[in-house]
Amino acid sequence: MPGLRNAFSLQIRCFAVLITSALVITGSVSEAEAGVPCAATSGREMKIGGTACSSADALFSWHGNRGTIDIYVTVRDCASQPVGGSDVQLGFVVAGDPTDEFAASAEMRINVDSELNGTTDAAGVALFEVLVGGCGQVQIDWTATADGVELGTDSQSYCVRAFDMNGSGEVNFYDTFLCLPQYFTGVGWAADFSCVAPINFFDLFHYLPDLNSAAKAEVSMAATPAILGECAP
Ligand SMILES: [Ca+2]
Repeated sequence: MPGLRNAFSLQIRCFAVLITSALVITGSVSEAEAGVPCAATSGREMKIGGTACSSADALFSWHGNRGTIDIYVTVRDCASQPVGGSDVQLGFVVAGDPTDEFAASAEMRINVDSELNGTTDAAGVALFEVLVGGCGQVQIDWTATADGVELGTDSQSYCVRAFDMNGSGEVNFYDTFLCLPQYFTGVGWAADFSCVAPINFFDLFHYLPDLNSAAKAEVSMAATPAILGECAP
């Protein structure tokens, strides 16, 4: 039966060619995706770093020596392998609702100019630190992009205090005027820098170094005014 053997041999050869072709195609696809950021496997996290107390999520100084908002972007390819050296871009949209304890001229701001750029380390991680000015509630909407691939959009709200109490971008006597009534009465939310009631000169001691050095935001974007709600004591 030589004809049957030949036909069987041809089938085997065709099958082998098909398998080889499939392996080549599979291999070329994974090679193309290796090192390319993948939204499904990458990670994004925004959290408060540094001091906090029960009545506020964070206290900010423009020097960055108090609370920070830490943003971690972990870039991986679709095989979940970290992508080092990836160019990460964060885009920000910020809304702010200064506490009703202050005059209408108070605002909130963030120390970026709508976007931040960074590069991932060998583990695929890029860390960004953001500071906020003003006292009240702030909402930060942010989008992460890596090598031009959008990884996703998130939104978070925080109740914050800052030595730049009126959110002007600088600490000066306008801020002092805002907090003086709370020192005189011992009552308030915004000037409670020590997180211990009543409000008194212990709180003022926290604030004075920033006042003396006229602490400023290096780059500063004003938040869009919004009604987000009061931060309760
Ligand atoms: Ca100010």
